[in-house]
Order: sequence, then C-alpha cells, then structure tokens
Amino acid sequence: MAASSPFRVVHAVCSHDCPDSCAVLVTVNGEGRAVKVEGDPAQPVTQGFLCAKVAKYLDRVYAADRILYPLRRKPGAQKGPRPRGRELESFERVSWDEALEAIAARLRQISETYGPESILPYSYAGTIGVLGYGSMDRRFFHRLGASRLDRTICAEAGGQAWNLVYGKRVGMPSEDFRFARLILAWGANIHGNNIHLWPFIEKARRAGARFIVIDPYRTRTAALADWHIAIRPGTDVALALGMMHVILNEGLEDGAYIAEMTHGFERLAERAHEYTPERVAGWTAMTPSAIEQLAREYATTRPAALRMNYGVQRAENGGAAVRAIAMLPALTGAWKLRGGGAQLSTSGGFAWNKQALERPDLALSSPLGREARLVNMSTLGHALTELGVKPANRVPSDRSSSLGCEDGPPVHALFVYNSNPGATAPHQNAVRRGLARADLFTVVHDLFFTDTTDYADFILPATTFLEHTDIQGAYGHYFVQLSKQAIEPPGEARSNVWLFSQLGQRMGFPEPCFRDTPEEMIRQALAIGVDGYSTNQGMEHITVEDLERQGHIPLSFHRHPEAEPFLPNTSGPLPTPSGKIEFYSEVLAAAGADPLPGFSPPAESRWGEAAARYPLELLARKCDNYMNSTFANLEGHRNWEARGRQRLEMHPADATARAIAEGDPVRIFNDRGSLRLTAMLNPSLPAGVVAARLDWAKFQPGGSNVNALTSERLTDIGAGATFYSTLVEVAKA
Ligand SMILES: Nc1nc2c(c(=O)[nH]1)N[C@H]1C(S)=C(S)[C@@H](COP(=O)(O)OP(=O)(O)OC[C@H]3O[C@@H](n4cnc5c(=O)[nH]c(N)nc54)[C@H](O)[C@@H]3O)O[C@H]1N2
Ligand SMILES: Nc1nc2c(c(=O)[nH]1)N[C@H]1C(S)=C(S)[C@@H](COP(=O)(O)OP(=O)(O)OC[C@H]3O[C@@H](n4cnc5c(=O)[nH]c(N)nc54)[C@H](O)[C@@H]3O)O[C@H]1N2
Ligand code: SF4
Ligand SMILES: [Mo]
Repeated sequence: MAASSPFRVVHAVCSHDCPDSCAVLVTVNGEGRAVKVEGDPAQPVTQGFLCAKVAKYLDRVYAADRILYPLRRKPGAQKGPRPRGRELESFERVSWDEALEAIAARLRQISETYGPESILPYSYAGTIGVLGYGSMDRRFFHRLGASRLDRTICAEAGGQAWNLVYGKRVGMPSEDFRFARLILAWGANIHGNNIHLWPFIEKARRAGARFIVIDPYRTRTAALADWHIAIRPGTDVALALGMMHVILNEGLEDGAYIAEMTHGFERLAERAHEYTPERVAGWTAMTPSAIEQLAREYATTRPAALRMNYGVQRAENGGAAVRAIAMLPALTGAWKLRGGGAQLSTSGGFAWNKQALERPDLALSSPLGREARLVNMSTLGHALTELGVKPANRVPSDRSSSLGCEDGPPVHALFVYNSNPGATAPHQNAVRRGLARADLFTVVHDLFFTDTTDYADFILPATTFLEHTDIQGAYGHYFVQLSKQAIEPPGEARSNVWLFSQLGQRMGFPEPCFRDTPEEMIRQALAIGVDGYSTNQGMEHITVEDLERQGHIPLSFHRHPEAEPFLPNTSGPLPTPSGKIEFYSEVLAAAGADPLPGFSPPAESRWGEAAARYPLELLARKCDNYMNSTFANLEGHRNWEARGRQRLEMHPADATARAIAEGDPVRIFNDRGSLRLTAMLNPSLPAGVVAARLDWAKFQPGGSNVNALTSERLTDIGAGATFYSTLVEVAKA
C-alpha cells in the first residue's frame, strides 16, 4: 500500500479455541475502523484463508449488541434468564471506577468472612492468546488465595492419556499430512473444527491417498471420506484393540521399532489377543471383516497419518480410547516416515514461561499462605449447589487432585471470564440452580449478554482479538505468532490483562507484577534473555523484533521442514517414566487403574443400567458455524445451517418405534432435565443414537440447551467432562 494510503494492515491472530490459530491481516481505515479481515497468505498453515466463522468477524466486532460499559444488577432484579434484547432492564450502567471498587470490596469481604478459597475463578478458552488465557488473571487469583480451577472441560482426558503414552503433546506437523497415503480421522471433524488441515488432506488425496473417518455422526468431513465408519459412541477402545489384534495376528507390526522405542509390548499383545474382530463387532456395530480391512489398510499403507481430535475423549472411557488409538502408530512404526504418525495436539511444543506469567508463588503471600484447593470446572453445578459435599472420585490423574471439589469452604463468589458456563457446562440445571443463589456474588467479563451474564451481579465489557495485543501458540501447528492491537476497543471494553491488573491494584497488592504491560508480559512469556533472544526451549531463535516484523516464526524443530523434517517419536528418550512409548503404564498401575487399555462400556451407554429407562445415546454436538457457544448471537452465524440447530436428529427406526415423524415436536429427557426440539430423521446415524446441537440456552424453545441432559460424570483419566456419554429418552411432545 502506498505511504499516503489512509489504510494500514495489522497482523493479528485469531484467538478462538480452534487448533488452527490463524494469522489474520486486519485492514484499518483512516478513522481507525477495521474494514477487512483476511488470512495471512504468508503463514504456511493459514494459507491466506479464514473459516466461515471468522471471515465475517467484523459482524462480531461491530455487533449492535456488544456490551460497551460496566453494568451492575439493579436492586431487587432477579437472577435468571432474561429474554433476548431485554437484558439491560435488569442492569444499570456504572463507571469502571465504581465497578472495580465495589468488586474489590466485596471480594475482600467474602475472603475475610469465609476464607479466600470461597472465591472461585471460572474461565476457559474464550481467548487462547497466551496473555488472555492465563497471565494477569492467574496472578490476581493466586495472590488472592482463591480456589484454583481444574480446567477439564475440553481436553484433559485426551491430553493426559496421550501424555501417558508419549510424555508430551506433540505430533506430526499439519503440513506433513500432504505426504500421507492413508489418512484416518478418528473423532475429528476436520471440515467443521480444523479447516486448515483440509488443504493438506486434499493434496494427499490428489496424489492418491485414502481418507477414512471414524465418527458416529456423518459430519461434512465424513461425507467427504472414501470410507465413513459410523461407530457406536464410546466403543473406540474396542475398535483400536481389535485393530491391534488383527495387526499382531497377521504380523503387520514393526518389530524393530517396537523393540527400540516402546515399553510393555508383550503385555499389550496379550490384551489385544482378547479383542477378536467378532467380539469387537458386537460393540462397535461394524462387521468383523470391516475391522480386519481397516487394520490391514492402516498397517500396510505407508505413510499412514492419524488425526485424532478431542471427540473420542468426551466419553466416560475417553482416556482409555485415546491411549489405545495413540498406540496404533507405535505398533506399526508409522512415525518413521514423513507424512506418517499421529496428531492429537501440537500444544506441547510451546514451552512458554508460565511461572513468570502466572506467578503461582504469589499464593504464598496470600491470606491463605499456601497453594489453594482445586475445583473441577466439569462439576461446577455440584460445586455451587452441594456445598461442602465432595463428589466421588474414581479418576487417576497426573494432578495433585482430580476431585470434583477438594475440601474447603463453599463457593461464595464466582468470577467468570473467557467462558459461558450457563450454556457450555454439563448438568445445566444444577449449574443454573447454583448461579441463581441470591447469596452467590457473581462477576462476568464478556462481550455479549450470554446465558451466564443473566446471573451476574456485575457485567464487565471485554475485547475481541482486534482490540488487544497478545502472543499465541497453537494446538494445530508449530508457529509462534504475535497479535497486535488493530483498533481501539468500542465503548469502555477492556482486555483481561487490563481488568486483572486494575483489580490487583485496587486490592492493594504491592507486587510490581500487577503493573506489567502486555508488551512486558510478552517478553516474560518468551523469557527474553539479555541478548534479546527467547530462552524457552524451541524458541531460542525468536526475538520480539522479528515477531513484530514477520508475525509468525516456527518453533526451532520446524524451521527447515524440507531439509530436516520433524519426525516425533523416532528417537529417545521420551519424557515418559520409562523414556519409551508406554503401551503399559506403571503410573496407572500405581494409581490402581488398568495399566493397559481395555474396553469397558460407559455407564451412560446402551450397556448401562440406566439404558432400561433412557435407551438412546445422545451426541450433544458442537455447531460448525459457532465456536462452542460463541457466535450464537450473530444472525449471520445463526442463519447458516439453520436446519440443524433446534433439531433432534434420530435414526428412522428409533423414530418409528416412538411414532415420531419428521418435523414432529419432541421432548428429550432424562433424570437431569428435558428439552423440546423438532424431530429430524437422519438415517446415517447408528440406530439408538440421537444428536442435537449446542446453542445458547435462551435461544432454545423452553430456555435450556443440550447441556440440560449431559452429566457431571467424569472421564476415566483426567477427570474431564463426558458430553458424549449421555443417555436420554425421546417422546412426541
Ligand atoms: N466450528 C467449530 N469449530 C470448533 C469448535 C466449535 O464449537 N465449532 N470447538 C473448538 C473446540 S473447543 C475444540 S475442543 C475443538 C474440538 O474439535 P473436535 O475434537 O473435532 O470436536 P468434536 O466436534 O467435539 O468431536 C469431533 C467428532 O467426534 C465425534 N464423536 C463423538 N463421540 C464419538 C465417539 O465415541 N467415537 C468417535 N470416533 N467419534 C466421536 C463427534 O461426532 C464429532 O464429529 O474444535 C474447536 N473448533
Ligand atoms: N454439549 C456440549 N457442551 C460442550 C461441548 C460440546 O461439544 N457439547 N464442548 C465443550 C468444550 S470442548 C469446550 S472447550 C467448552 C467451551 O466452553 P466455554 O469456555 O464456555 O466457551 P464459549 O462458549 O466459546 O464461551 C467463551 C466466552 O468467552 C467470551 N470471550 C471471548 N474472548 C474473550 C476475552 O478476551 N475476554 C473475556 N473475558 N471473554 C472473552 C466469548 O464472548 C464467550 O462468551 O464447552 C464445552 N461444552
Ligand atoms: S476459528 Fe479457527 S479456522 Fe477460524 S479463523 Fe479462527 S483459527 Fe482460523
Ligand atoms: Mo474445547
């Protein structure tokens, strides 16, 4: 652009909770208004395009319903659902000064009365910018002595399961999928949730690769596959073990790789021996010959790439499933070739200096004087309603605790940011009962009036990624990226860093770290040394100045992919206890859990006790044009795929058995709640499985969404949420 042009282009990064972490070029006009967002063509994974959700991002940035200033609940106004567009009737505008003073005073009082652990921060990945996701906020809550949140809602079962096998969440680079001859997408809706992997898959397919999808739901990804296996939910452990059975029976394993790189092969082989294709067929609803074919294709096609995403681990046995699936490329030695191996996440490649960012040491200066207890976010309803009662724990974990809620005082203050638990947390009716408590002091920092702000005492306006500066890694690529503020925030919207810096100062915390600027915190995250270079492992070649110039810089092991391709898990030692890939886990054995992967059906499945009353397995799914509950308020996003959103998809056999026809109003229910939707027949679902979409509860008929049906039961590993293990019954309404 000519120097005289009134337009400038700013390099930002999409901070939504998506593996792709796209490099975004924002064009800003002379009046400081963003007029265009586009994908950076120079970023090798973004490749110049954005997904359908963010291509129309200016609709969100300049939405008429953005919250523009701090709000306080009016005296006497009830907590609870407000009709869309009438939220302001319950709130009054206050200045930031007033809001911050009042919040600080109330938190101080609650801390003094009930102990600081009665304050619970609740947040997730509204932004995955390193600063916005966890920095000044953590400093603030550590220094306060508030309860720590165990962030289990999304990926803990799978993440911990993967780490039990490989030690670290790294996998093949997305760009290398183009070299694969077979691509297996296992519980991964690539087209909907991870679109920037797709061009590499297309490239591989043009060169002759086969593309197989294992997913109970016929996603757009599945519809595009050469072979879609509509497996029954929660039976992936059995399928992976059945594949191992065939691979070992037919001698298709890579003995040399197994001998050099793995631990516990003999015991795994014994276990796999039990999983004959006939037995596995009974659980998965596949035929024995399909299981044999899948195993043979997978083991004999080279390179074979496996894209697992977090779909399989949202089941009660999701940890075992991810472990079993993750072991497949270790049995066949698929890691050895470029274009082979697996990817669950790449996040383990980014060694940010979290100590400096989050300052857990500040807890020692808090009134508590020690590290605070953990509260599991996947049991928020329990934490807010069953005051002081611990949920049963059956979950081995690599954490100090994976309890739903450790001992300590009941929760009296809830501080929500980066999240909308009123829509996204399981067991919605318990969550809402908790949020509605008159004695609970609730602050919500968000951009819109969500299902959660309806219960707030204070609502504070937050920023989009165009309106603050941050630095970001990714869980689907290996580039460090700088996100520069492109525009001024509208109204009085303020970033997470600003908010918690202000609150820290109002609380009178003397530590200088509460005054750090985002620019200083970026240098801390990178651990910039005296020579200006990062001292973080894998980032030693990175300077802030180069990031300013280039926007994105690959991690060191991914700098020269052509000359030195990154081939994870091809040489040891690995960061596991044995230094090897662990088929057998002493850690699990010591925790009293099964050290090998083994199939046990979820309690909430067709084999469970409750199936007598609630025989249908519900997939409580995400929307392709939302990001969990984000974007649900925007007309342009709602219109898209309109049919899917307020529908219950059913197999025709299940519908007929209940005298339900296409378009009938239906009631979906279990012991936890009920929901009214419109029936839509979908013969591509496995019989006995129904599906519905996540939306804002206030937009659904009856004011609840699918999470009124999901449970607070936790996963076998990692104490994660089990959105995809939910039993329901359906009746014509
Ligand atoms: N468009 C869009 N993109 C998103 C999100 C969104 O809401 N919308 N969410 C973001 C977030 S938070 C995350 S964590 C990632 C997650 O990305 P994914 O892991 O891809 O997320 P899911 O859609 O939960 O699950 C993937 C698929 O697993 C399938 N599945 C469910 N149960 C089973 C099972 O038992 N076995 C098998 N084999 N498959 C099963 C589901 O039908 C689904 O199609 O996506 C991110 N990207
Ligand atoms: N039924 C069902 N439930 C699910 C899932 C499912 O597949 N099915 N998926 C689960 C998964 S994988 C996840 S990750 C969770 C996600 O659940 P949530 O963490 O609740 O995620 P979102 O619904 O995207 O809500 C994020 C909120 O953060 C706000 N936000 C965005 N940027 C900022 C910021 O910079 N500052 C502040 N303060 N706020 C910001 C957004 O406006 C939005 O309201 O949902 C889980 N719930
Ligand atoms: S949501 Fe994902 S695909 Fe879409 S722009 Fe953001 S990072 Fe890219
Ligand atoms: Mo997630």
